[in-house]
Order: sequence, then structure tokens, then C-alpha cells
Amino acid sequence: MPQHETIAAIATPPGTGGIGILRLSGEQALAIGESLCRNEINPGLIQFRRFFDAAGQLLDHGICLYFKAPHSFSGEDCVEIQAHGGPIVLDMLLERLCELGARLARPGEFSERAFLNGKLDLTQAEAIADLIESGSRAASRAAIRSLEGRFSQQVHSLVDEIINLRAFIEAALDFAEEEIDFLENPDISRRLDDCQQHLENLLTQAEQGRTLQEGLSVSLAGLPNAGKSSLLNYLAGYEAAIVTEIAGTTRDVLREHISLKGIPVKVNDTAGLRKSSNPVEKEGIKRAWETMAQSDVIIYLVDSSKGLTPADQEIIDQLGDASLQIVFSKSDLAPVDQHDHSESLAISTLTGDGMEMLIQRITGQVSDYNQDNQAFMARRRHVDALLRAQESIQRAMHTFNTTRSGELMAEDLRGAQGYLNEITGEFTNEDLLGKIFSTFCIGK
Ligand SMILES: Nc1nc2c(ncn2[C@@H]2O[C@H](COP(=O)(O)OP(=O)(O)OP(=O)(O)O)[C@@H](O)[C@H]2O)c(=O)[nH]1
Ligand SMILES: [Mg+2]
Repeated sequence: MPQHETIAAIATPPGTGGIGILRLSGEQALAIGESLCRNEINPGLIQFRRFFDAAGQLLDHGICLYFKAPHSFSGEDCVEIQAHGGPIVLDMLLERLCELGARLARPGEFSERAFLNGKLDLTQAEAIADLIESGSRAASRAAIRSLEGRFSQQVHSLVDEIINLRAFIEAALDFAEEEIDFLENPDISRRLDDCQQHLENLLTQAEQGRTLQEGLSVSLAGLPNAGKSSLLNYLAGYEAAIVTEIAGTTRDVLREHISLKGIPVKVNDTAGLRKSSNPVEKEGIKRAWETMAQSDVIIYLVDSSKGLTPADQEIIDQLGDASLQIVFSKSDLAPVDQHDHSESLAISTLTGDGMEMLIQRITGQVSDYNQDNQAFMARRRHVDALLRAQESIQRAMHTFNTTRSGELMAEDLRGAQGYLNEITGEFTNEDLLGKIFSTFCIGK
């Protein structure tokens, strides 16, 4: 990785604003910044400077900050130039920085350098992007906790636990004759159990963090005319979907990103489920099933005025999953106590009846967790790595309970450790880094 190049970017978003910020990072940052100003820039000071083009013509004036390595975001020499926030003036300044020897930064390159220089680990770098892009307050709070290192600390303490256990088992291998005695030690079983338990807790938290990052995916399902599109519109707060009294109105899956109690939620309105010979409707129903299969929560709407019909029951049986919530719609048309499904909820998009409760149920798990100030941001990649680590620990436990081969156990523990290290980035390849940082914004 040629880190000797000095990179430059406009760090503020495109468009006009009071202030626009340019950043430089690398060995030549100070020299380039000083050439732009035709003046000194000193560390630890906020200095007013004029910015000039190659011909010595004034382009703008503003403030310069110099962060001397390693005391900067990227760990390299960094100069920050605060100019006026117009796209043309910022472009001219950036062009001048490039004439002076900087090259345009790739997306996320400042963060990538911060990672490579050990200023941040990988989860923290990812948390910066997640904080910038967070779609809700809960997500934003979780991201800052990850950035502060809460997730990484837990991963590190789990890695330490595994390293200690590995050291114990590998010591037994070094004294092959005594291996049996060592491995008879009940302490190993207890420590494997502890690892497994801690890993499981971390996995639950990471799943929650992933939900906050990606948004909870909720599908609205039911027979035609059950009131799915009306519910989508109610939750979205505008007429996102067409609502008519004609059964089979919705065909395509409609997706709305909303925030419920500070939790990002993706609501999918789907085609009413029924047997149909219309090819368009058939395709819609196929997509409805696919969407349901991929969602975290399915809200199955039953029209209160019709009650739970055999057709409903057939679909519910087919869905048969814990993430299913049965909700009686149009409660204004039929009193709630007409049906004896005590656990189900009754709502009306007309009167707003039951809506607060429904929102509570949708967000319940995630928000309870978030209220304890426990949640941290996590991504699918982290969850996958934790799952692989869990498999390895389970294999080690199985070996302990069966053949008790120290070598196999040590191998699986080494595997688990590797997967956990992938999360924080101690153990990564360039492809993964490229993939992660390329999704960042330019200037970060
Ligand atoms: N009284 C009453 N009518 C409702 C309520 N919700 C929906 N409706 C009516 O029920 C009919 C069907 O509503 P939709 O929201 O289009 O139902 P859907 O489940 O999306 O139907 P499809 O797209 O055909 O599957 C419309 O005439 C709505 O006005 C409600 O809470 N109360
Ligand atoms: Mg509809």
C-alpha cells in the first residue's frame, strides 16, 4: 500500500454551505498546504490564511489547521483547510492541491490510513461510516458506542479467553506423555462452556447491532384486502401505496424506510396471498413469499370483519415461525372481543386503535436493548464471523466430549481466534479492506 502519497479531498458534502473543508493527509501535507497559503502553517494553532492559485491570484481565504503525525485522525501529517462552502471555489482549491503534488483520495482512504496506522481497528472504522449514515437516533447512538470501542473490547476479551485456553491445551501437547492428565482437567470443560456462553451473548448483541445498522425488516402479509397497504401508509405517514376496495390491488413489493421509536425499519407491503391464475398477480404473490422469507418480522393481517378464515389458517400454518405476529385489522368494523385470540392485536388504520401497541411490538426487542445503552453497531460480516467462531468452539467442545484430542481442540480454538480477529481487523486481507473502505464517503 503506497502510503507515501499525499491524498486530498473535499470533506464537506457537495453543494453550497457557509464553510467547505478540504483535507490533506500524508508526508507532503504540510508542504502542499503551505504552498497553497504561501505562508507557514503551525501545529496546534488555528490560523487565518489566504489561498492562492499557481499564478499567485487569490482564490479564497479561511482557516488552516495542521495536525502533526502521529497526532491526527489518519496518524499521518494532516492539514485541514476551512474555506467558503461553494462548489466552484472548493474545486479550484482541490485542483490547486493536486497541482502541488497531492492526489485525489479514494472513498474512505483517510479512514483506511487511520486503520493501517493503528489509530482505529476495523470495527471502529466501520462505525464511523455507520455513524455518518445512521438512519435513526438509536442507530447513531449504537454507532458511536462501537466507535468508542465497546464492540472491539468484547471481541478482544473473548480472544484473550481463547488464547489462554489454547495455551493451556498446547502446553499439554508439548508434554505428550502427560497429555491425558492435562486434558482430563474439568477446568477445560468449564472454560469451553464460558467461551461458548460469552460468544453467544456477543452474537445476540451483534445481531441487534446489525438490525440497527441495516434496519429491522418487517413484511406485511395477509389475504387480499386485509388492509396491508393501509397499514403501510399509516406507518409511513403518507400515501405510499394504492389502497382500494378491490381485492388484489398490490402486486409489486413496496418498500418504505421509516423510523419507529428511533429504530430504522424497512416495511414491505406485499401482494394479497391467494390462488390466482392472473400471471401478474401470481408473480406478485411469488415475490410476497420471497420477501417474507427474508424479513425479521412478519405481520400477518386478518380482516376483523371476516374473522380468521380457513384460508388465513392455511397461510399461518405455512409461515409457522416465531417472527410471525398475527394482527386483526379494521378493528373499527368488529369489536375486538368478537374473536378469541388473546395474544393477537387489533388495529384500525381508520381510528388509530392499537397502533401504539403494534409499534411497540415491532420495535420491542431492539428498543429494550437499546434503552439499556448496551447496543453497539455491528454488520453482517461481524455476525458471520461470530457464527463461524461459534461453530469452531462447538467443534472443540465436541472433541473434548468424545476423542479428547488436544491437537484437534487447539486447531479449532485457533480457528475461532482467527475469525474473531477478522472482526477487528488484526487478521484481514486487502480485498476485504478494499471492499469495506470503498463504501465510505470521499473525504472520510
Ligand atoms: N374500516 C376500515 N377499513 C379499512 C381499514 N384498513 C383498510 N381498510 C379498507 O380495506 C380495503 C382494502 O385495503 P388495502 O389497504 O388496500 O388492503 P390490502 O391488504 O393492501 O389489499 P391488496 O393489496 O388487495 O392485497 C380498502 O377499502 C381500505 O379502505 C381499517 O382500519 N378500517
Ligand atoms: Mg395492498
